[in-house]
Amino acid sequence: MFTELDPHAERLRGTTLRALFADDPERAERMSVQAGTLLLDFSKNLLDAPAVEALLQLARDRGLEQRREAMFTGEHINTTEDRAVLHTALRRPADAPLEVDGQDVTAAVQEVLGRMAAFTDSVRSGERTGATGQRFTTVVNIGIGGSDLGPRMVVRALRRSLDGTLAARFVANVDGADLETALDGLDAASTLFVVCSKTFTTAETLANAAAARRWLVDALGEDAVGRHFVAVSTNAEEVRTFGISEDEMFGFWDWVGGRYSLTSAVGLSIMLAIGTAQFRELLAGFADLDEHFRTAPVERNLPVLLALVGVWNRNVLGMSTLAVLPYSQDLELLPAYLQQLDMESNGKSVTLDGAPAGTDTGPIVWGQPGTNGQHAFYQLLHQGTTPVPCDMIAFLAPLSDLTDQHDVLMANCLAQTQALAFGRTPQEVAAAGIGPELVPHRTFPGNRPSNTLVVDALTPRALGQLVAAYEHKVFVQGVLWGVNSFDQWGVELGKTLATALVKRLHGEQGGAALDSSTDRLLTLYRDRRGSS
Ligand code: G6Q
Repeated sequence: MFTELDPHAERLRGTTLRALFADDPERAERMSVQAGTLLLDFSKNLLDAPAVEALLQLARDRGLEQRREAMFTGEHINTTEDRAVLHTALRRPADAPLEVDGQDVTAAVQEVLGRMAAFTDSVRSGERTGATGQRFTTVVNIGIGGSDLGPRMVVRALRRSLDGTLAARFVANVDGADLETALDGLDAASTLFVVCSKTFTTAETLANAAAARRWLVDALGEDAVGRHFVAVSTNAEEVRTFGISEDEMFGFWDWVGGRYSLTSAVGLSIMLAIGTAQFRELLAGFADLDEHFRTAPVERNLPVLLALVGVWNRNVLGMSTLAVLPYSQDLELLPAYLQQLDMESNGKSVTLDGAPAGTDTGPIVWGQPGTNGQHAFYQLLHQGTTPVPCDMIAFLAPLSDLTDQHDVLMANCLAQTQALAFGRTPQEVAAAGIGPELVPHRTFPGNRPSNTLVVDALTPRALGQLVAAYEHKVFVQGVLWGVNSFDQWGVELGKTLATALVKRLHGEQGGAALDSSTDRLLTLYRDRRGSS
């Protein structure tokens, strides 16, 4: 597969980033692209201009431009679920109608956004109170996966946009420790719960929601539930069954995938925390990059180039992981967010028509904020036997008032990309007076690829641009690999098997025989539970 790239791989075999930079003084400028406030410098990758051109041609040959248009216009590109993929419609201008499957999706989106804004304003102003008449001071979002990671990451990232009106907490894990921690120190009278679940059948979320409901009822009585619980879902019936009325439910649609849903009603907890104006700024940032991705020529298209560099590293250089390293403590949850976005979307081994993918697909995405990671796993990045491409994300404007420290942060970020790319030769080590026995230990191979994404400041708008850039990167890679980036049957399997095992734990007989390992471990647990 991708045999078009072979001659380029051959030409570049054995070349070094030192040589590529020495050959072309304009390399950094040539291999940088701007979109909104984002600047991507991809020059520290083992690529040259003809290889980039070959990758662009590959994207054109795979029908990227047509596939992109099919997504934006609502074709059912999620073929295994027969659904459109329209997260971009969530941030479309209000005056740009879009008819899909007989529905004006723009009007539907605006209607929900309007209800979210009215609700948010009433809560933040204190007009809408809890059952005892107290103002809400905390919102607890109960959801998991796509109904948790996005809002959690954004609220954490936009620390500076929080005005203290409402604090947001997040509960995801069915491990009771998560809910206990989230409720710790809260007063039921001033706590608002958002139960966030697209399907409203996810066991973890329903268990946590039921436990939160009991906590509230214990404190304030059954009648308080209606004032303290709202729902975000596509499943009105299950929401009603839980005891939340339709007036208190904020809907979305089957064409919004969980991991692409933070700009839908799933973002309600974000809106409650940062207010409607800033939420609209976040949406505007997404819209900026949607527009860029849809209209910029592929050779100046940031998500396209980010994706193609990733394909080169994955499929030509055989690198199986991608480290996301934000040089921003406020973005500490971004790696986990992008891990889901990427791995759930492109962690596939068959193409759209069900044939084996025939090539490596989505990489393993992981990461931590810099500089912390430098004092931990970067050792392997520099000298390990597994080269790891890195996405460094840095901000020009300081994110804290300790502005001098921002200089140190930035210097570290750039120094790491230097060290990864150019390493240190044995000759340089020896010339620094290091004894021969230590030279191999202090040599750095270099030629380890990295992207540097530079953002002006971590505002809601810039964050929207950044996340949308990654959404579209994942899309482009899915097109090149020919997979459906919008289903997640792997997640569904886990849900089904866990439900079956819970039934067994509760003594239900029958069902298929278990393998000896699972059976033994289940028995061990059941016996321990029985005796405790
Ligand atoms: C996301 C996935 C998955 C999903 C969760 C929660 O794309 O499908 O992470 O978001 O399983 O699902 P619900 O929102 O239906 O509870």
